[in-house]
Amino acid sequence: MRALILVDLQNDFLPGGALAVPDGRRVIPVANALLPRFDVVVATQDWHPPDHLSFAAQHPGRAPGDLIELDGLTQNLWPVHCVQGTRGAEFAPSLCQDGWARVFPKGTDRRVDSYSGFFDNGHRGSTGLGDWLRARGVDEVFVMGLATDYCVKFTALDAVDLGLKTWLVADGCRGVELAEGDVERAIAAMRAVGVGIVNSVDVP
Ligand code: VGL
Ligand code: ZN
Repeated sequence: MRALILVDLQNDFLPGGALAVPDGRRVIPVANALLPRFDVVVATQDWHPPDHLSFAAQHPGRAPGDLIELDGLTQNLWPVHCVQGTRGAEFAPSLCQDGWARVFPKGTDRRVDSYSGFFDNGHRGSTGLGDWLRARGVDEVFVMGLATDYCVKFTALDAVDLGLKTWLVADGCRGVELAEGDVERAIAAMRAVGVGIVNSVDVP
C-alpha cells in the first residue's frame, strides 16, 4: 500500500508568507493533480506555539538565520511562522483537501524544532505518523511539499529509516536555499540513502 505525504503546504511557506519559499506556489497544482491517484493521503502541518524557541524573536539580539544551541541541538533561527491558529499556519486555500486521511501537526513543543513529519529534530518525540502508516499497511511513500532542504528532506530521511520505500516527487518541492546549493545537497542526501527521485507525471 502506498501513501502520499504532503509536507507543510501552508500559507507562511508561500510567497507573501512569513517564511516564503521562492516559487512555492508552483507545488500546489502538483499536489492537486497527485491527490486523486492515492488511496492514502496525509499532510503534515508546521504548528508552533507563539513562543516557539526556533523563532529568532524569542532570543534577544538574535536574527533569523543565526545558529544557536537548543535542547542540545544546533538550531537555525527562523522568523515567526506557522503559529497555531493563525492564517499563516493554515493550508493554502487553493490546495484541495478532498480525501485527506489525516493531518499530523509538528513543532508543537516550544523547546525543540521538528522538521520531519515523523519525529522532532532530537528524535525524542514522534508525531504518530509512522505508526499510523504501518497500521494501514503502508510500505511505500511519495513525499512532496515545502521545503525541500528542511521539512521535505527530513521527512524522507526518516521514512527510509522506518523501512518505507520512499520517493521524492521532485517537481512537487521547492527549497528555502538559505545557502546556494542547499536544495541540490538535500536531494543528494536523500538519494544517498535510497530515496527514489521522480516527477509527478512519472508517479505510477
Ligand atoms: C520548515 C523551517 C522551519 C519547513 C518549517 O517546512 O521546511 N522550515 N519550519
Ligand atoms: Zn517551523
